[in-house]
Amino acid sequence: MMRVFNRRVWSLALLICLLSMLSNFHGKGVMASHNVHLRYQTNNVEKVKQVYRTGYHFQPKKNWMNDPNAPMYYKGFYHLFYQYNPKGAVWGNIVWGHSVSKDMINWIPLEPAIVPSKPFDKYGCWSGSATILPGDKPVIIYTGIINEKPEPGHQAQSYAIPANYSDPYLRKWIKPDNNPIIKPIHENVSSFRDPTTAWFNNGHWKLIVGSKNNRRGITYLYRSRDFIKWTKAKHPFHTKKDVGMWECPDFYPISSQGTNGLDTSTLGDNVKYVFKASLDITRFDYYTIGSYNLVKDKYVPDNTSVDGWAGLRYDYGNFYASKTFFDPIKKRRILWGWANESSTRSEDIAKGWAGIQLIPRKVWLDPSGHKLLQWPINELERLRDQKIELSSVKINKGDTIEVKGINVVQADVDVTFTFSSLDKAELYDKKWENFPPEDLAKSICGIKGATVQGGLGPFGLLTLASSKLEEYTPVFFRIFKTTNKKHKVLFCSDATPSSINKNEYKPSFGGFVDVDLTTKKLSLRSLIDHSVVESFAEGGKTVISSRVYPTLAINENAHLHLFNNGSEIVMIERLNAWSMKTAHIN
Ligand SMILES: *[C@@H]1O[C@H](CO)[C@@H](O)[C@H](O)[C@H]1NC(C)=O
Ligand SMILES: *[C@@H]1O[C@H](CO)[C@@H](O)[C@H](O)[C@H]1NC(C)=O
Ligand SMILES: *[C@@H]1O[C@H](CO)[C@@H](O)[C@H](O)[C@H]1NC(C)=O
Ligand SMILES: *[C@@H]1O[C@H](CO)[C@@H](O)[C@H](O)[C@H]1NC(C)=O
Ligand SMILES: *[C@H]1O[C@@H](CO)[C@H](O)[C@@H](O)[C@@H]1NC(C)=O
Repeated sequence: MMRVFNRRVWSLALLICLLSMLSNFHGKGVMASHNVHLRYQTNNVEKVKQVYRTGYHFQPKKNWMNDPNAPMYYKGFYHLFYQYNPKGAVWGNIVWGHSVSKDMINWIPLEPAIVPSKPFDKYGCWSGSATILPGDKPVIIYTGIINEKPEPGHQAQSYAIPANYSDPYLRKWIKPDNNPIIKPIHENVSSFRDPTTAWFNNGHWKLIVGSKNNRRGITYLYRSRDFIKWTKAKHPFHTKKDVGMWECPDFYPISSQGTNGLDTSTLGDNVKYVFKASLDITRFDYYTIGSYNLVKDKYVPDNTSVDGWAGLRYDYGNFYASKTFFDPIKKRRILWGWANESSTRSEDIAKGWAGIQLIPRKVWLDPSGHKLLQWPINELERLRDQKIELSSVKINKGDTIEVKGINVVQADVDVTFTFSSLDKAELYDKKWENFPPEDLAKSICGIKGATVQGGLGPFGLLTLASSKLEEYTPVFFRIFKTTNKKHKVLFCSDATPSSINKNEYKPSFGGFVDVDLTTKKLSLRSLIDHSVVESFAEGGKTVISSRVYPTLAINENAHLHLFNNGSEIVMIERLNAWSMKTAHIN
């Protein structure tokens, strides 16, 4: 940002002047009560059911939440905004909920920050991002729904600025009347949303907006000198056919050395780029690693990154509409992602809430340069309470070992498994190559669950288990050998046996772990929190989050086990597990 500032002192001075004029001008504006979108069901939430609520994952007091919006750091606080229905536990009437935090774990709830009140956002204030302009001036650009038609709404991008820059809580936001600042000028006005954080180079601010044309995913690039007047670039920033709508795009630089994050405008040597899109059709978040062609102002994925449905995902489970930001205090890039419910709509209405945010993760580039690593922010560790340790414990085929003495429904479990040989790894079945590539790991996890005995694996954890294993959510590894003597490590988080309730979505999520097995070790960390099991394989190479709703394995009736159902003996080299204290959340 410093370098950027030097190059642009003059236009920035102008911009700041303009913004402060706007804020003075509109400073006394009052948010009108917002319009109700008549098509959407509203159900007043009287009382929230506690049983599946999380102890340390972010959620509002009640009602529906989806995408994280405009995460940022400002004057001592981390800010999180989120898509929120103040009128019920189903999607609709969308406003920007707002909470602030010193550590991204404990939160102070504030009034909604941006609510429909103007012609340019009358039917909803949808997702958007924050950019911190030089002089520490945050601006939000979000998608305003200006008409109900055509479905799901006529979309345009508008901006909002703080009413009082001295207020570290940024309670009040002004939406100037020169909005919308980015109107759709392409084919489909109802598929034009989710502007990113802007970055600066060559005299311009730039941002991208998610879109599609038929089944082609598109991000349109916009440029501006003053942050108010935006011009669409001739060429899309990045596009891909046959993937469907690209929602919530994210684009950011990442260092090819070390784990520190970079400010979004950073250029230079040793910098790679990440492009992420949330695919409306498959409902997962995919990313590629690539380079940024400054001459053409385009993103180009590396040839090692698969660009499409079979590409890398941040998380192979319930995780969508994610967004990153650069934390200037700890010099790291933080990823927020929404985990929706796997319960039915009527169950959500009955429990009075829906949606959580997963634990914010630090992201950095894997030394291979081909993928990202993700790890829960270390602030989470302050919630660790009673601890259990195990080391050098053998698990024979068919055995389970119970982890006792901690509160296993609200826990952080970190375990390293070792084995003495790869010889017993099962043969990888060639037939599986007939599965659609994007569903391959999930399909194998579905066929080869924890109860299907194997050679090397399955081994791992049985989380949220009832006393007689009527219910449990297994998180485990299974190792295959392929005909060319390579090994494939499959990582599964299987909700199928999680609950005896038949109504829910209980997928056998899976992902492959790209790992060198010469050390004959695999590590697993699971964050267990009542209705979520968020699991990191091999230091964050592969992540899977499952939402589950046991009926027996709740509170003190839940158990946690280590298990091995493969013929190769597995050792627990080390296990550290903690009860987690309840965070102050909203
Ligand atoms: C702006 O915020 C500061 C810090 O919270 C506060 O002292 C001041 O009164 C606020 N100004 C207005 C006009 O509300
Ligand atoms: C425009 O978007 C709507 C809603 O996403 C979709 O139903 C329609 O097929 C789109 N039209 C084109 C030409 O992509
Ligand atoms: C992939 O790109 C690298 C350089 O970025 C190049 O050396 C390599 O030949 C390319 N591989 C293929 C298969 O195109
Ligand atoms: C291990 O496999 C056996 C035989 O299929 C099965 O009965 C048992 O439930 C499995 N154990 C676990 C923990 O899934
Ligand atoms: C979360 O809910 C399940 C079950 O209803 C759906 O199958 C998923 O598509 C949905 N995920 C998202 C991101 O909406």
